Amino acid sequence: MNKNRRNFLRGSALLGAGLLAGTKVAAQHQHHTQQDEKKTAAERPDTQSTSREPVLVHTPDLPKLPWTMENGVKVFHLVAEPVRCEFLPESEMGPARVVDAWGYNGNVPGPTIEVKEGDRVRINFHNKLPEPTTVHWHGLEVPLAMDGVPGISQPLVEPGGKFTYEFSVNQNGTFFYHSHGAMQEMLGMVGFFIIHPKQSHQPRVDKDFGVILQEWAILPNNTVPNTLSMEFNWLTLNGKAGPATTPMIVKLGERVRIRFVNLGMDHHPMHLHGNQFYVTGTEGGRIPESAWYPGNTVLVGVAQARDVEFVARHPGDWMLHCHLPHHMMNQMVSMVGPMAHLGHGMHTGMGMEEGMGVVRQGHALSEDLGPGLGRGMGMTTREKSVSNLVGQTSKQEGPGVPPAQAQPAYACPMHPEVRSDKPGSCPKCGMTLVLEQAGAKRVPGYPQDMWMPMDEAVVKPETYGLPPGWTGAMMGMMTLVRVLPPDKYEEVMTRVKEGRTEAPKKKPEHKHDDERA
Ligand SMILES: [Cu+2]
Repeated sequence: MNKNRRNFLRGSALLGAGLLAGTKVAAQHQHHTQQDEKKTAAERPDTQSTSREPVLVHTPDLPKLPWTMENGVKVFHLVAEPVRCEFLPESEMGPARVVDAWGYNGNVPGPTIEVKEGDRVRINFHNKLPEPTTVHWHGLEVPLAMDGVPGISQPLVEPGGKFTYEFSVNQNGTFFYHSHGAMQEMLGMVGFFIIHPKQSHQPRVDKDFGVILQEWAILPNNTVPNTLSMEFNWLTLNGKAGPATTPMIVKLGERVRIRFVNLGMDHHPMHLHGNQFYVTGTEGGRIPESAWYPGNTVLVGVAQARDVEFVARHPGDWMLHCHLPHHMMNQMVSMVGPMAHLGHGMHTGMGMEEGMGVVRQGHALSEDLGPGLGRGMGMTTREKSVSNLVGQTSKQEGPGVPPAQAQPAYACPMHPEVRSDKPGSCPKCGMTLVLEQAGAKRVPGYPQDMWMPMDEAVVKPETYGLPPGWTGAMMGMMTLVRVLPPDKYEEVMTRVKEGRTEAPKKKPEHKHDDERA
């Protein structure tokens, strides 16, 4: 029964692939993938050794840790150190979110270590932190002396100290390295340790991506993560919060693997739009093909790794994100206090302590505290309505400000000064103008702008061709899997190779009327 079902699934996969074949898709990879798709692993003949070489993993926004070969040993230099990083760049929405975290070799998370099953590896480790640390190789079967647990398997590596880790890798899959100090983990000390099999798993993937999921508690006007807090207001993929996460670029028809690693206090249901995947691996390595299961959301628990694979049959810019609503936000406000609201620094919440439920005076259901704590109706005396989805700019609202005029007016969400009495698009950025509704913005206790566009601040080759305003609703643990037809794919990849970044294209003005629908 299981086999029949599998064959059926393969059959429909072929149907989809057949449709594609009618289009211009004709690249070798595509062909290869389709061939593999209709056979079980056992039925697939060994092809030339070159085609069985695993493709290298791509971890967006994170570099690889370089290595040198010394007498048959791959030698790496890993440096633990404080790292000043940037979750989000400066934009119309406010200043850059700069964070003083801890990481490795200038990166948070650390650079990706990528090796092959059977390799002998040596990691010369140097501690440049102000406190002792060690490195644990999560999931690896190494001799105890290499396990990186202070006091059990090795002494602490003191500040300025060094330690040499050396072992052979006899597994393959998605692993990671991290400090074995809990607070150091919460300061960011983790990195990928990818081990490729000697011959690539079948069906072979054309693209192999990896993202590390992290969460952070950072007080307003502070740059140092609070490692004790249970209220997380910044959520990152490979050290970037949406929309600063770099999209994954895929050619239509390619087989794709995405590897997730989670090190934090929460589990993350990672959801992919528009595509069904199979879960093909865990932190323990490859799952036998007979035990793969389909889904479009995979729960990545703390300390777990999950690999998913799919054939990218549907062109489009597909969201990939944690589906916990609070993890789809940046700088959650009513929980942490004042927020930069369209850059105007509006006060919306009560403060971190109150946001965490610490009531200093009165009670949690009082008229004053209730709404701010999400436990009552109305508006706190110290809180203003804040949604900027529609309606006035924050400058125009608040006590004593007359309500917006009854006549309909359209405004650009990104450029509030652009106003019109007719629908259309913004001549500055091309975004569709939004109808203002008098009073619509005065929703009490609304904690987060759901529309925070910053296209220009995060522009890079990988974002080429995305529609104006694509950044507006990208926050927290969000990125894009861009499945592009061959011509568009080549265009974007050429830009990536050349490092060519151009400002987003403005829409020509004469198109306004057509684009309203
Ligand atoms: Cu999450």
